[in-house]
Amino acid sequence: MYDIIGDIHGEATTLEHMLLSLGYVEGKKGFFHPDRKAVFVGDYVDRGPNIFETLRIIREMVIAGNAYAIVGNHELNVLTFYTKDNDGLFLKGHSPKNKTQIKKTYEEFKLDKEKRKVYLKWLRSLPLFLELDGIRVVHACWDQEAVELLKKENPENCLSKEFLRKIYFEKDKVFNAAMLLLKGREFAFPDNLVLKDDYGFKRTAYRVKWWEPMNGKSFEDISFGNRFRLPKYTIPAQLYFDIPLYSENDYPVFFGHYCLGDKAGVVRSNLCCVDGCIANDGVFVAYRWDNTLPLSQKNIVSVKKVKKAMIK
Ligand SMILES: [Mn+2]
Repeated sequence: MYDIIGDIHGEATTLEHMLLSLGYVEGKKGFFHPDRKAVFVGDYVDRGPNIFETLRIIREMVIAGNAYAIVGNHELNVLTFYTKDNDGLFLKGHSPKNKTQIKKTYEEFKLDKEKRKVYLKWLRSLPLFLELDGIRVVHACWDQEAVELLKKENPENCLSKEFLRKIYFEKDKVFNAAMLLLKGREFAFPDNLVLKDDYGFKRTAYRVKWWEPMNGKSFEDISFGNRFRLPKYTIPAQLYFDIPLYSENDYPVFFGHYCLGDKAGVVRSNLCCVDGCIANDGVFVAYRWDNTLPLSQKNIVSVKKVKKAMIK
């Protein structure tokens, strides 16, 4: 049985607290549970104070066979920042803006280049999606077509240097498929709609519920995990997108990414978002899968941020 654990973003102390709350104990090979496995949905790096330590805990569990871990969009960002193309240029240039984007990770990583190498290598080995017995796990969005394409074009199912170089060079449908899984579905606003977020930045796109049809709905109805309000009026028919939806009868999907705060948890009978936005004053969330559908909010475990180092 699995415990699916949400986005951590360098909050290592809170991660330890969560593992202990779920009944995991620390052994010689890291945390383990006698009859459960942890499944991490990505976004281990950036924002929080203890990125190396977070990576150490998860990597140890994965190597010992006590956990699975997939990549999130933040791992993708970090990997592209440290990966060079065939001409020796970084896939993501080392501009001040790009350094700011991965600030916390960059600052920790420059303190220990050997350690950095170990963890980058390990991050490159993690899958983009998982199909375990009876459940699916992805960072942001499960799209069957994108998954099938990636199985064909990236059979290793990881962000290897070769794969990253290829998709960043070609920026084709394989690139789009990887982005869809890691960042979810986003729609552009019509040109005449100008929205600003809480920080005053102009937004040109918004995240949507990738499992629901748009017709007859308002912008607000289909919005998911945006930190700005969307108009309540019905989306004009010419703005509909015909997206493949996710059936209620399909396997349950566990994902993170959307920073839902205390709204994290079951969003539909077979869909669960475990990102409680711990790095932005939210909560840290896990789902205890017990092989039962419909998914139930009773299986959600939520802990608050632990600030001080725990006494062992
Ligand atoms: Mn994310």
